[in-house]
Amino acid sequence: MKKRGKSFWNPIRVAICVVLLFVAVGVALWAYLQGKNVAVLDPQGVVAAHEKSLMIFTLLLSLVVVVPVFTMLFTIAWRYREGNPKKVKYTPDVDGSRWMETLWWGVPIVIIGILCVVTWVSTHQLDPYRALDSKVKPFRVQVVALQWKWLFIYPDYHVASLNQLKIPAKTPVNFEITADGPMSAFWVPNLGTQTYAMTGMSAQLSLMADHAGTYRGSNSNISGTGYADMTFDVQALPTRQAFYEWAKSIANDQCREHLAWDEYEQLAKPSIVNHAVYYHLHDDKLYTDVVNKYMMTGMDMNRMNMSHSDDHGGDDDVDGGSQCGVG
Ligand SMILES: [Cu+2]
Repeated sequence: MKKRGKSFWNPIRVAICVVLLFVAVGVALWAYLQGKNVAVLDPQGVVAAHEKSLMIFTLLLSLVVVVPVFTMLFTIAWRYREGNPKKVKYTPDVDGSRWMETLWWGVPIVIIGILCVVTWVSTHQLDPYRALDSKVKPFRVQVVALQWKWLFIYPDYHVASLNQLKIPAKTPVNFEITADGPMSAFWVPNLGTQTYAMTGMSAQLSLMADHAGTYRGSNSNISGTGYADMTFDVQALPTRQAFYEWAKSIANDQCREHLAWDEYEQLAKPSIVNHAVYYHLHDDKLYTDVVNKYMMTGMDMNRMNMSHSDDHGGDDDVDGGSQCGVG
């Protein structure tokens, strides 16, 4: 083998090169992501912002291990290579180096310890069932993951929407989340935590949008054929008043469809809908009944259907008149 002179590649230089390589890859990745809309890196709400800083902290902390390990890997491989002209002292039987033992047990223990504390604290801070710190009265939305649509119910406003979620900005939103179909996951990456939607149970989640805007929401759990189309827009309106006005415009619009149990059962049949639909909500217990649907026997279901059958009467019988045009 060709002998090299004084090698350019001494271990320190190798180490510097490895570190520079990491920096270069990091900068390239950062530059690449600048042009991309990576929602988790672009938080628009207090929960997502906390989660982003948690992610970055964990990443940097793990680099404390990753960078030295890879630096050592390449340095040692180079230093003890067969063709190294230098006489490198090789001591395979070295034993009981207190300094080294302390280093390679100590560093991981310290890192795991830090991660334990950080995880413990932030898990409690970001507990989806915990109310967000805010003086504003929370806003309530009920979410039903259908096959393959999202139904959003605003029980306090007697309206509902399909594939479009409207919330007021700067207001904590308390979601109740269930499914009527395969397990799905409700996720608005700009706002934070994803939460599973499952039949027969009602999960809770608190999120808040810092300002008005439109964000993308999706199902982050594969749930069959129409899964890829199971996305929705989140429209954070500037104020609660703006939401109220929207809800009122829907409630007063005679051409909107009604939503009570019978219509719900039609809606719940598997289908893909790629646009938003707004409804008058004619059944304030709809969400509870969807949850209970999977807890009851067939006989109870029949009773439930009967109890819903006359929800359509009442004060807005004028609804659904024939004067509605298309659209
Ligand atoms: Cu109506």
